[in-house]
Amino acid sequence: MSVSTAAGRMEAWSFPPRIDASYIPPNDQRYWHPVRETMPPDERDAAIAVRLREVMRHAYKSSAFYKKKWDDAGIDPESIRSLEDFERVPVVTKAELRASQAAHEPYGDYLCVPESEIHHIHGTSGTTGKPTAFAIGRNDWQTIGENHARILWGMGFRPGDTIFFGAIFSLYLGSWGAMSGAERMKARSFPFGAGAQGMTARAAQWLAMVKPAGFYGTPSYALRLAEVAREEGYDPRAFGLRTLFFSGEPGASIPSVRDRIENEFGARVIDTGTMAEMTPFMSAAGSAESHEGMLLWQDMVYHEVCDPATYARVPYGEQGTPVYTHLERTSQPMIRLLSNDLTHWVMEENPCGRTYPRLPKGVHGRIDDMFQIRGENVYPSEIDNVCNAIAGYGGEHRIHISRAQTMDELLVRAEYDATVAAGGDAAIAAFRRTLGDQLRKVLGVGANVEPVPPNTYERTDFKARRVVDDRDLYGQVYQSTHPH
Ligand code: 8LE
Repeated sequence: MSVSTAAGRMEAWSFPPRIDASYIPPNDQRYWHPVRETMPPDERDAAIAVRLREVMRHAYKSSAFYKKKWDDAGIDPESIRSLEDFERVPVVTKAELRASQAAHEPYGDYLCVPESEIHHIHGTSGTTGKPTAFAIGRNDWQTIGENHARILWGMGFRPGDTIFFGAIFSLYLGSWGAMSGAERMKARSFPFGAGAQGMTARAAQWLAMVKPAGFYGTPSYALRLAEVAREEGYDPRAFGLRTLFFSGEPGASIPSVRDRIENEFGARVIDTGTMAEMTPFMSAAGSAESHEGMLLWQDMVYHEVCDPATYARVPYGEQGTPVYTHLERTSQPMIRLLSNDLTHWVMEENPCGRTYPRLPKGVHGRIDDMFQIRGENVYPSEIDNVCNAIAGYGGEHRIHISRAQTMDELLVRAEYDATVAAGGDAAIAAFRRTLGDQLRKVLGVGANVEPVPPNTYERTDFKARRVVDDRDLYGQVYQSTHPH
């Protein structure tokens, strides 16, 4: 290679990015960008530090939001020379983004390109409260496609593979963002969608007919699809899928959930996903050879795992909350966006040879969803893991947290399957015992278990919400009975 500087050797890595839209690696090449993906991490970090300054410079001069935020904090983009300097930059919260959009409708004063350059509008898919709008520039959409193509390539997809998108197409950026990568790498996209009445049965019919190589959606939806497919007389293994990749919720990195999906479809499961604001949101993703957890593709989005109190990076091996920074976006670039999720990260050799840090167990869940039972921290995903590993589990459960006097209590209501149902009271009692024992072993605290019949709970086409927190109710009752 003729260029000798680290940054120069990185395939066309600049800000704003310069993309060669005609580039596709040879099919047998493992990496889309071999240099960027396998370079020594310290060389990459040095290049990231340069890029961070460039993105900050762009945001500072083109958005009132960042200018004010950093002026108030006494931060000059030019003074950011290292990853340590960057940790002084205040985090951006979703509440700040909402406030900015309320004051500057509809895109907020952090839109760093002229409105005429907006190529796509998307938004938060929550059904309550005021939505947040995502405005993505034309050049950025191309970059997102390029980045997602690199990641899909790493997952083992190649031109000509068919990828079935079984997720909602409308506001949700997940489906559109993932598909932009498939289009860029000349895969065959099947934007089937999800969410309409009767659509899951039709998905099974189409999957059996088209036999795609890939499936994208949420883990919860893949499990529902497998159930419905069987009801409709299809064997999900006969769909011939090779790889299912997921974003939107924990699941693909929860061992027993991943195993269940892999068994149902006879295919490999890969986890991906940060936040919609962070599109290219697949910048955290597993690869074909490193398919457990997620690699942090640091040269497209800079991922920090931070102490939730100080927002300084925690050392590798430790737990914290992801903080994300775009390195290749010009419209609505997110610079230290706080996720409020929980994860832990490591820096080890990866089987695929990429030199990125990794989240070995994916993203565990949101900090808000974690609760404490008798002093033990409990994540809903740990309970999901226990339930899905139990023989006779019927596929859904609910986690009830309530306050009995001064202590939080945990109740897990779990469906048993048809085999347990056929075994009658004795089989149901055994199911309850096994689940209770396993929960105590894994969580370190006892939980009440209530077995419920198959199909008690509604399935979802999107993200599951399994936690029912009755403590809020308790709080209201408490306040009304204990006036100030
Ligand atoms: C564990 C990333 C995307 C577009 O699929 C998405 O769901 O974005 P959205 O709607 O902004 O939600 C982001 C939140 O979903 C994250 O903060 C995290 O709590 C959760 N999430 C997304 N992907 C994963 C995830 N949690 N593992 C994942 N792979």
